[in-house]
Amino acid sequence: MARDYCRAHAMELVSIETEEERAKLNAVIPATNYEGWWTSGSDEGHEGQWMWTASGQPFSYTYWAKKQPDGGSIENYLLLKRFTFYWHDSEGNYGHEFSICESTVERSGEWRMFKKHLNEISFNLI
Ligand SMILES: [Ca+2]
Ligand SMILES: [Ca+2]
Repeated sequence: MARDYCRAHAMELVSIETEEERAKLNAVIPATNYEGWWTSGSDEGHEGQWMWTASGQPFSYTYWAKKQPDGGSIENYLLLKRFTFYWHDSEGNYGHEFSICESTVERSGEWRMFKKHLNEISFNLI
């Protein structure tokens, strides 16, 4: 799973708690021909109540693609869709290849932190 991949690198799936953080991340995340990038966003605990599971914070804003979320209790994991990085609720069965991980000990410096971790992911997997 995506979460296991991050934890194997002493990280967690990314939580994107602010609109500013989302915009900065979108500026550096690589486009992918695959489904997209996994985050820690989930409504697995309570259908329709989305939260960042790694940070424990409920969504304070959303960036859903049109007609998303549409999967009800079938789709409980937040994917940043391949080119646009709009949010999709998705089934968690695409594998771990495209996870965005972030360090749990460096939470403050988002811009540099994300860039570094995205580079690491890029080198490893793309
Ligand atoms: Ca759901
Ligand atoms: Ca969906």
